[in-house]
Amino acid sequence: MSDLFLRACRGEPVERTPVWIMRQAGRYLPEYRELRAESDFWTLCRTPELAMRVTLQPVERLGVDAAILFSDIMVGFPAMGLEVEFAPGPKLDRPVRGRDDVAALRRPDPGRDLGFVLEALGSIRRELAGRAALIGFGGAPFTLAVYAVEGGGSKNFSAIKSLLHGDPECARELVSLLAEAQADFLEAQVEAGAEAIQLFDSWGGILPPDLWEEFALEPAARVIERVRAAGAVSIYFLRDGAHLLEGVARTGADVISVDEKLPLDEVAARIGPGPALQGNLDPAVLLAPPPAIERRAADVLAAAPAGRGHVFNLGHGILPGTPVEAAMHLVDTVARLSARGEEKDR
Ligand code: 1CP
Repeated sequence: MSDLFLRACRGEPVERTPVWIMRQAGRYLPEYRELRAESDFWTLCRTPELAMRVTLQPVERLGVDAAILFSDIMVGFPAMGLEVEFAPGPKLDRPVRGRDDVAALRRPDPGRDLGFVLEALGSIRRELAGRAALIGFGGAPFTLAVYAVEGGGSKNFSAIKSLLHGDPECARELVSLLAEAQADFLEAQVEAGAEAIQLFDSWGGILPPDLWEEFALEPAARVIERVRAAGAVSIYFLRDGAHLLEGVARTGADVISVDEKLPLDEVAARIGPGPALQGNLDPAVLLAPPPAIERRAADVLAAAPAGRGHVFNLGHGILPGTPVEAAMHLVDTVARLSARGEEKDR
């Protein structure tokens, strides 16, 4: 239910805990695999009708309270001058390695360059008609910089780290440009129909606090400010960030989405008062039998502090081999357990 999700994000009273699943429109769904067998990933993203169908699949199948646009954090790269192929991991033909490369990057015009995303959002919002909230998303500036500089996924992050240490001025320019480009894009997503925006800082956690503050927190906060001004709820997702929790409230996000490394009551204590929490079931729990899913979901609900907004989710994306029945069972379990007994709305 759309309103339930948005109220939890704002820390308002709710009759049960809303739930959605990160990467819910992916490979584990047979109906997704069917569409994907006929079209490559970029075609799905760039064809509003197909992006809409994939986005709606988990809403129909699982009954989640929010739909997340089917797209990728790198969807804007080609318009910046960075060509990306997915095989299935991202691969850039010419990664950003120094000042000349940064100077050559363009700041896209969302209406002209990413109109297919905006069109998809408009159609999805109409099609949902309030059944679920619509989440748009983008990569946090630092996480996008990691992919731009590494040229794809990485194990040791040597290219981005050598840029941060060797030419911090150039790294600053890169994250600033990415922040402006993302802010433009996310603002346009809100105007097109997104009610919430999730900023994925999947790699922010590789940094120590001082570097994270300068190269991840500060630029993410600028993006979130623009999302807020555009009128949407904002969610900041940080992975492997247990050492950074004391600073995350300064992103200004309405919701902080965390992985499963710490229980939510401890996360809340470290963050301090303010933002609602999203998370944080270990995605691998969905590979276990139903009673284990129920037990672990109950643990997450019990650890969520009363008096604070909570959106149930996994700590990271759903794993590719997850049985659809396990995802369905989780959504039903969260609804059943969180609606039972005392209301969470004090
Ligand atoms: O529910 C959904 O699946 C929504 C669509 C979605 C989202 C929200 C996709 C589809 N990607 C993303 C976000 C995304 N993409 C993140 C942030 C979330 C996270 O941390 O997982 C990141 C880091 C990416 C980058 C990316 N794109 C990867 C991971 C690379 C690495 O470093 O390991 C991959 C494999 C992609 C391609 C991609 N994106 C999405 C899909 C379904 C795919 C696979 C492509 C295919 O089917 O060929």
